[in-house]
Amino acid sequence: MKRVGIIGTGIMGADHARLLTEAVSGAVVGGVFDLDADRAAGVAAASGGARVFEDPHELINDAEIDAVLIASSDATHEEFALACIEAGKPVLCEKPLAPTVEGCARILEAEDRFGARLITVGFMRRFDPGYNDLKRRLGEGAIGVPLMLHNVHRNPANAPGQPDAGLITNSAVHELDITRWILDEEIVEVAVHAPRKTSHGGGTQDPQLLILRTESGAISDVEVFVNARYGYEVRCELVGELGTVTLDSPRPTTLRRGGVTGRELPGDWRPRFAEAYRLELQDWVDGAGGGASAWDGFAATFVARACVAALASGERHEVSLPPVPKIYR
Ligand code: ISE
Repeated sequence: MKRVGIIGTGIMGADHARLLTEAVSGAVVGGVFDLDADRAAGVAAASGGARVFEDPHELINDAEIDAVLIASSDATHEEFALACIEAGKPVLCEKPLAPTVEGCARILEAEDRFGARLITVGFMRRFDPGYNDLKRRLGEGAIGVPLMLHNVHRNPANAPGQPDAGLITNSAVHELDITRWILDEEIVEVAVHAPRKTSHGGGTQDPQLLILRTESGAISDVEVFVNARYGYEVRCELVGELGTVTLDSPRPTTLRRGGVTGRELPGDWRPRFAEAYRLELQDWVDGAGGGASAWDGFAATFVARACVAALASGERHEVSLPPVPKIYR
């Protein structure tokens, strides 16, 4: 039984603790840390009495913690990921791996020095049954050569005062990853368009339209709209030479009532990607290696930085990733 230590018991840390306790085999929550000790204690109690640590580094280095899940604030990911590598412990780190390219690079270097992959980045969409089916059909040649990927990513409402860049680094970063993963190639050029702003976004540039060109010349466009009001929705259509594949609503039934037919939408990403989170955690606990690597985390932050620059300049920006380090090939 693997004993997982969780750093950060906010929305995502608490959700991972619940899944590890209720829906994943082969692991228990062994310990938790949060700056808010009461919040940590609540999650520990709900996880069958896990230990509450007062210091995240004590949790990382504790002999009874076998693996670490980092779900603390983005700016702390680098410090904890580096400490886990130092301790030789496997990590599942919520996205982003680190908010800066330099921070991600330091994690890559540390992993390279360690000589083996220890880090998995929580790009959970890679485990979503819909995205997997879409990728499988592409692989089977069902739609021929891929030409375009259309993505829509909408949240009902975001925290007030979100910086313009947050739509890219916090939300569209999932599409940066999923584009690389589905098409199995790198993004080489980006542009970001800024349409008329919603009056519900507190002045933030919301929505935004990202245009991502890949090595083969395929284009992936991403509408990211985080104050869309009506619900949480993620759409994706892959267009190929012979046909298209579209993600269906994950809701298995359609409701007809009061003169309206439709499928309810979730309020946020947790119900939408519940199965993806469960499968991601199970894969990580099993050591199956199906998740995004530190290199994937680096690449996502690298492309996100180019998108932020493209939004500011209004121009196309080239993306030129450094060579992939050997341990990720
Ligand atoms: C949030 O942080 C996530 O990671 C969700 O998956 C994403 O859909 C949402 O837009 C983000 O705010």
